[in-house]
Amino acid sequence: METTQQSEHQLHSATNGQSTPEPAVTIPAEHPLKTSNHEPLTTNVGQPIATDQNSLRAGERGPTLLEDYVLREKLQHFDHERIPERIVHARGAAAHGFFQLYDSLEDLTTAKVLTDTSAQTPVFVRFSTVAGSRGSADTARDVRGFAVKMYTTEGNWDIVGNNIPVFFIQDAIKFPDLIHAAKPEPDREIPQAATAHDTFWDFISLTPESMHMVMWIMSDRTLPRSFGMMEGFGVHTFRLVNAKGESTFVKFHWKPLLGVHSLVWDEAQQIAGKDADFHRRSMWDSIKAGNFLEWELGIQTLPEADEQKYDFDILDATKLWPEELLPVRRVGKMTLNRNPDNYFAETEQVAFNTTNVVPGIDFSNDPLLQGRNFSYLDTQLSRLGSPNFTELPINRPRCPVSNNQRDAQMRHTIDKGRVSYAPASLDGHSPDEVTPARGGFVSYPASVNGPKVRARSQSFDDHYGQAKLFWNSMSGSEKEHIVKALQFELSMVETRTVRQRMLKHLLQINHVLAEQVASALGELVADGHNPAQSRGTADSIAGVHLLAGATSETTASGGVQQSKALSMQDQPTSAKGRKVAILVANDVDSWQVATLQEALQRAGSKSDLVGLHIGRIQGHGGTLEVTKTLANSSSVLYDAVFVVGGPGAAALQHKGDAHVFVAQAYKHGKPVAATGEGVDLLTAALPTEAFHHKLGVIAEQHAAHQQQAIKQFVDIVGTRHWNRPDLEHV
Ligand code: HDD
Repeated sequence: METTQQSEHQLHSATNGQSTPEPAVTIPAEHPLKTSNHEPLTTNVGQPIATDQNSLRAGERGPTLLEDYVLREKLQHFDHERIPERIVHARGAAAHGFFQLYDSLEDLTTAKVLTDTSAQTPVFVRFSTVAGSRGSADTARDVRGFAVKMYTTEGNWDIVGNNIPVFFIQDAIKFPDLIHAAKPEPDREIPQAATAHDTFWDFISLTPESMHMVMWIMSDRTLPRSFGMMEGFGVHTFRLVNAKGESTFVKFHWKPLLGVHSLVWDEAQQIAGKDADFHRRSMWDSIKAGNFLEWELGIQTLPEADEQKYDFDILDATKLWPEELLPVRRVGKMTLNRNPDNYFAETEQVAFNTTNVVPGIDFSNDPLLQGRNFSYLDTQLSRLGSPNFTELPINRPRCPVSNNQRDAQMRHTIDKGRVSYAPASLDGHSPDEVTPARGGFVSYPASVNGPKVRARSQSFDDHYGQAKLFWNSMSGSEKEHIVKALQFELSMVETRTVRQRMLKHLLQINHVLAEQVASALGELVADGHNPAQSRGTADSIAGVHLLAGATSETTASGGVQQSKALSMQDQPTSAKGRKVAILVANDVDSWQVATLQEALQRAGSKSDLVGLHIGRIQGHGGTLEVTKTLANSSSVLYDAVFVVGGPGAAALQHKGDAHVFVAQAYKHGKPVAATGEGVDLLTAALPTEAFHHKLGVIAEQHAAHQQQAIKQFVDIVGTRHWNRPDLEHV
C-alpha cells in the first residue's frame, strides 16, 4: 500500500469556472513514499499478477506470445529507465536536512529564510564531482559541487555552489570550451574523471584567467576527506535587498563544523580502486549512525557604495574577497540528518537552478552568473524531459504554487476551470499578482547603461594576483602538495609545448613553484637555471622549508599578502566523523579492543576490526567480531590505525599485508599506534626515525601505560602529520 501524505491528485481550483470556487489543494509538505513489503504484485495499472517468473508462451518449450502484456510492460519500463546524465556534476550524492538562522538579517534583506529565526527550513543538498560520469570514482582530483536547495516559505532558494570560492573562467560563453577540454578526449573517450591530459592543460595554458582556480584545483582542496569536511561557496557576488529597497553585495559561504580536511593524492588514487563510493558511503554511514553533517552559513557583505573600492572587480568570478578585508559573519546552521529514500527519485531528479532566488535576494552583473541563469533551466528540460520537472516531489516547493502555466508532458497537477489566462473576469479568475508590499519579488532597480559590446572590463585583467595570494597563504607542506600535483598532471601531458606554456604561467605566480614543477618535467625555467641541480626535492623536509619561504607580491587582493582562511593548516581537528582500523588476530587483548572501541565511539569515530578473516575470533579475554580483512580493506580507507597488543599480536608481524597497512598509514601522515606485542609490527614496518620524532606514532610496550596510549591516540585521530621524515622511503 502507498504510504503517502498526498491526496489523490493535486487539484488547483483558483481558475474554477463553477459558481462556487473550491479551495486550492495545498501542495504536500513531503513527497509520496512507497514501500513494497508483502503487497500484492500488480501491473502499472493495478492488475494483480499471478506469476512473474515465466513469460506467456505457446507450449512450455514454444515461442513467447505477443499477447504477454505483463512481459512487455516490464521490459518496456526497464528499457526506458535511464535519463541523460548531467553534462557536468554527473556523479553525486545527497542528503536531506534543515537550515536554522541564528540572527535576523532584516537590516540587509526581506528574505524570510534570512529573517525568521524561528523557522526550520527544509533543505536537500547534493555533492558532486564535476568531470566524471555517473559511475566514476568519488576521489578523483576534481572540484566538488555543493548544491543546496532550501524549500522556503517564499519558494525554493538554490545556492548552486562549489567547494572552491572562485571559478576557471570569467564569462559563461567559455563554459562549453572549458568542459569539452576537461572531459575525456572526444576521439578516444579517455581519461575518465581526470584533468591530467592534453586537452585540459592545452585550454588552461591558453586561458590565463584560470590561473587562480588552477592553484586551488592543484591543492588538496580537490581531495576532500569527506563531504562534511568541505567548505561550500556560492562563488558569485549576489545582492541582498532590504525592505527599504537598499542593496548590499553578498558572497555566501558554508563553513563545516568539522573543519576542512583532505586526503593526499596517492591515497585518493588508491581509494578510487578500493572503494569508488568512498564519499557517498561515508556520508550515508555517518547520517545512519546519527553523526549528522553540519555547516554554518556565512556571509561577506559589501555596501553598494563600495562596489569599486578594491583593486579586484566584485563581478569577476575568478576573484575572492579576502576575509581579512571583508570578514565572514556566521548567520545560521545547516544540518544534514536524513538519507534519501530513493537515489533516482531524489538525488538524480533534483534540479538546481541559479535563478531560484526568493524576494530579498537578487543577482549581480557577474557575466558567469548571468550565463548560468540561462543554462540550468535549459539543461533540466533535456535531462528531465518536460517543463513539469518542478512537479517532481524533490523539486516541488513546499509553499503553494499557482499560475496560468498549463499542460506539457507528464503534467501531474489537475487545474480545474476555464481560466488559464490573465486578465480574466470569469468566475474563479486568475491567481492574483503579489504586490511588493505583500512580498512579491521585484528586481533591484540597478541602473544600467553603456554601448552593446562583446568585451570584458579592464578591471577583470589581473590573472595572477590572487593566484599569488593563494600560493602565499599555503603552509610549506600544502605548497609541496601543489607542486607534486602539478608535477603529476603536467607529466601526463604528451605535448611538450603545452607543458612549457604552463611553466611560463607558473613562473608568473612564483619562481620556486615553477622551478620545482619544471624539475619533474626535465625543463629549465626562463632564467636558464637547471632546477633539478639548484633546488632538488630529494630531501622532502628541506623542500618544504624552501617552499614555505617562497612567496610573491600580490595584486588584485586589496593589499592582502597572505590569508589564513585559505590554508587548511590550522583547521579544527577532532575524532568526530573519522574512521579507525584496529588490527587484530587471535589472542589479542579483547579488553583493550573494547576500551579502544568505546573511547572512539564516545569521540564520534567509527572503528572496524581488521583481521586475517571475518567473523568471530578468540581474543585474550573474550571473543571478537572481525568485520574487515587485510585483503578486503586497506589503510587508505581509514584515518588512523591501531595495532592491539596481546600474545596473538605477534602473528601480524609476519604478514606482508599488515606491514603495508601500517607503512601506508605512516606515509599518508596518519596516526599509527600499537601497544604491547603489537609494537613489533610497527618496528618491522616503519623507519627508525618514525619513533624518534614521535610524529603521530604511538608505541607503548608497557601494559601499565596502555590506557594512556589509547587516550593519546583518540586525541590525534583526526590529525595528519606532514612533517614525517623519510616518507619517500616507506
Ligand atoms: Fe554549473 C550543474 C556549480 C558554472 C552549467 N553546476 C552544476 C552543479 C553544481 C554547479 C554544483 C550540480 C548541481 C546538481 O547537483 O544537480 N557551476 C557551478 C558553479 C559554477 C558553475 C559553482 C561557477 C561559479 N555551470 C557553470 C556555468 C554553466 C554551468 C558557467 C553554463 C553556462 N552546471 C551547468 C549545467 C548543469 C550544472 C550544465 C549540469 C546539470 C545541471 O546543471 O543541472 O547547467
